[in-house]
Amino acid sequence: MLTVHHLNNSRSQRVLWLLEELGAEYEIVRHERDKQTMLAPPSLKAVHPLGKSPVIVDGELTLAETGPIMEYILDKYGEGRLTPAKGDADYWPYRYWMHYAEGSAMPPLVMKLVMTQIPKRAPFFMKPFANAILGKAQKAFVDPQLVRHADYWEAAVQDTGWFAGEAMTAADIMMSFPVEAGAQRAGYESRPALKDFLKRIHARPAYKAALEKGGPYAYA
Ligand SMILES: N[C@@H](CCC(=O)N[C@@H](CS)C(=O)NCC(=O)O)C(=O)O
Repeated sequence: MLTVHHLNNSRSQRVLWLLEELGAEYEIVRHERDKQTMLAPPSLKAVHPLGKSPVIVDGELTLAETGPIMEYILDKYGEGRLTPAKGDADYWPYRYWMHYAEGSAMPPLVMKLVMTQIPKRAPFFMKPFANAILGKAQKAFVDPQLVRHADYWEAAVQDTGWFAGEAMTAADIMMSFPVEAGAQRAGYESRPALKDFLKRIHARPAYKAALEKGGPYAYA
């Protein structure tokens, strides 16, 4: 049976959601973040050298990275569901969003997280310097990037409510994590289509089932 190595409050929530949408059988091994550092525990490094989540194990195969994991699951259990057919006008936009989510959307979000966390963890006498330097870097570089990406997502889902075509696809599941993280780090006061996207995905029974099985997830 396929095993998902899942970390609390993490990207691997998407893998559970996809499996629930497809009604596939799987088991979860839960790993807990270190409460101080928020990093993954050594148990994940025992599964894959990078020690990051998600990782799946299916028979002889151990696979990391959300994108290929999603593609593997769709190949094995999808029977064409949640994927536009090859040749369909939505096929390449779908592939684009599948890659864009981790390739381009996540880096500025991770940068924002790191830059806001460093001053909090700095020794007290360093805090003012860390705040001043990283505050400037955020304003000059990270925040404008976040705004640009969030505006781009807002425009992308405005017409149909989904990232690739008229119906929900696995690209929406891939994009759920950057959109959820962006809600906290960029804000959606003036982005009604993204707010609505989150409301609709969070209402899905498969999303809720994944949350129940995955445990704590601060982004929903
Ligand atoms: N691009 C990778 C990113 C993997 C990743 O950074 N995972 C995070 C979870 S959100 C993690 O394991 N963080 C804990 C750590 O770095 O120790 C993917 O999509 O799988």
